[in-house]
Amino acid sequence: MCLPVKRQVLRALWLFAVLDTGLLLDGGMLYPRESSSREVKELSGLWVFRADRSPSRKQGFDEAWYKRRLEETGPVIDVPVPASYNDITQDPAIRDFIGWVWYERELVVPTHWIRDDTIRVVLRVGSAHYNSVVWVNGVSVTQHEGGHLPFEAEVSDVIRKDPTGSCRITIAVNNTLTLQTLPPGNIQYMNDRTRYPDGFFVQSIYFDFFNYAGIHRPVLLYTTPKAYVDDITVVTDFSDNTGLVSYIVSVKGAVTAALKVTLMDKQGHCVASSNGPFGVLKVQDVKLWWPYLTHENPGYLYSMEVRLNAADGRTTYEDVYTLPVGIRTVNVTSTQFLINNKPFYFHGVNKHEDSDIRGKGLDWPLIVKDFNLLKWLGANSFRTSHYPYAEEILQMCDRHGIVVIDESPGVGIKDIRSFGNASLSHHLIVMEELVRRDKNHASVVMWSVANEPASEMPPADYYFNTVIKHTKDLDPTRPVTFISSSNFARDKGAPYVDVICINNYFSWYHDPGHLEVIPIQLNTEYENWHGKYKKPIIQSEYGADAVPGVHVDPPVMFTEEYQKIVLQNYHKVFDQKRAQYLIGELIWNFADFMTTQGVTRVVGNKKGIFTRQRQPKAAAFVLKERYWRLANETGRLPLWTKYPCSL
Ligand code: BDP
Repeated sequence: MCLPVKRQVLRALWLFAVLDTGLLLDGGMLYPRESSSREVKELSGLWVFRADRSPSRKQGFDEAWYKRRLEETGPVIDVPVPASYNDITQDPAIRDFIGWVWYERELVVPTHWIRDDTIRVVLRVGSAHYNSVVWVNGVSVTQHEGGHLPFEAEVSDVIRKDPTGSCRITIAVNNTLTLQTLPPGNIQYMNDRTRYPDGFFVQSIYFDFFNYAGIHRPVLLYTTPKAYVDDITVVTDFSDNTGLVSYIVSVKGAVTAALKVTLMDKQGHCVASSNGPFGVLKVQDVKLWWPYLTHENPGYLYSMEVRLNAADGRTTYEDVYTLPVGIRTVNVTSTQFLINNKPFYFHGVNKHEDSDIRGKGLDWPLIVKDFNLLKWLGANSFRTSHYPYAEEILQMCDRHGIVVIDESPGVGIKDIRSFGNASLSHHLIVMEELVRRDKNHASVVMWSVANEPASEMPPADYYFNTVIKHTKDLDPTRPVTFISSSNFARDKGAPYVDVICINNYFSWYHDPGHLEVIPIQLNTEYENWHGKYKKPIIQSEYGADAVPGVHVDPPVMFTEEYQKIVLQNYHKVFDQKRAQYLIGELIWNFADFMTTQGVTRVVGNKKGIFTRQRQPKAAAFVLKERYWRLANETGRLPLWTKYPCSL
């Protein structure tokens, strides 16, 4: 069997295997897109809101607030959606609120959505942190656990009960974390009445970012025909100059279905087509998807139009869904990360979804500014530390060729009680939700299942082996990693991962003030890890806090000078090791971000190379100079990117 044919067979087998791996989830989660058969109605804007301040936080459920307009059961305020609610008001109790908050939005749906029962109406929430319960016109339609991934419910029948089309959406959201949530947290009641007021409690968390809450991503209503394209999975490959796109389409609601799949280039010309629910599209003279700064035309996307003609015995339906597809391969050797069979060196950042006022709410001006800064910096990649980011951000990455390490919210798993079966089952579901949502993004080249868990604890071995194995079963086409904190000797995840990712903070949390220890300690760390596991290494975090505008020379901690020298001392070792097995460096962090208050944090974490308002500190210029130099050495710097440009 010649190689391409063998590969095609393998891909097809994998696609079938995916459908047979004992999935915990049912159905797809395609991003809602308008088409000739689908409409989208965005519900961003002002919603009404009330925090349930009752001591039990259950008053809303006891009094069934969802049954009537929220303003009929108590006072309400305006809040924007999407946004965290924490920093919107002047009330510290809202900023630090823990428990159920209630959101409501009223709208009138188009008449044809009500009258035409061949239309399916779906309510989708991009994400809400952390637990959500949703009602439409007082009827419960769905519940979801998890703060960073979308969920949806078909609401056709509920909205059709009211022929006027009036529709009241109520969403209760609770940010309480438990030892079984991802990330975990723990409520502690302080019962010493000589020290704390009645009912006083705190939420302990083991991660370093503010537990922002609310409806963080857009809520929308969208339609499909009753028989519809439910999910699409693509896997791409190439042989010489022929691109290969293996696909599987799943259809729901049809008795008989005919599918036509057409791949179009950027000009809208058909480059390949096929019929049926699975197949392999062959693209002659393929334009591969290349990362930013590695090709003159990075982020090339084809459009895959899936056209369904179906019948259910009574009616015929046509559904059209168009998926952007980048054709590329990802492979890992013991010393290299290969994209399209060429060595790829990650020179990038770790980010957070975080900014003034909106907290973790999706914000287009911020997203576009951040991409402009990434390009200015010469960054070719980022890691979605420490949870899945909005789909809209991944779509930008696809289009601009920014490579992504896609991380689960498995951060701060430090308590032994978070390694039990309930936590593990939830972690497996979250990995399924993540892979289901992001599997078709060309920019996503690796899954990260967790950040710095207490991997020395006895149950961690079984726990992470299971999560990593399940993730590989879900998607054998991408490497899987687990982010380790410095001490390699106690690590348990490494035997199962494809790439070793290490975080360390030499001369900061260890040997504070001693910049001179960085080269020797980093060198020892790398040699230990690579010597033991023979796997490529990414420096997945390093950095130092710098309070912008604070200068001392010779440098001391928290100054812009100190942050610069930490980076430069790391870079010396990076330059030696990248000739061997170091395949990437991701600074901690792209921008300053908000954290829980504490004695080591001066209004948040200040390890950003940009301020929270996205202005550069001195370190940003060091990194910019370095990243452009790396791009010149390791990539094929296209003419138009010789100078930092805008989107
Ligand atoms: C790392 C964590 C990250 C923290 C960082 C820090 O992965 O979430 O923000 O330390 O302390 O270990 O700045």
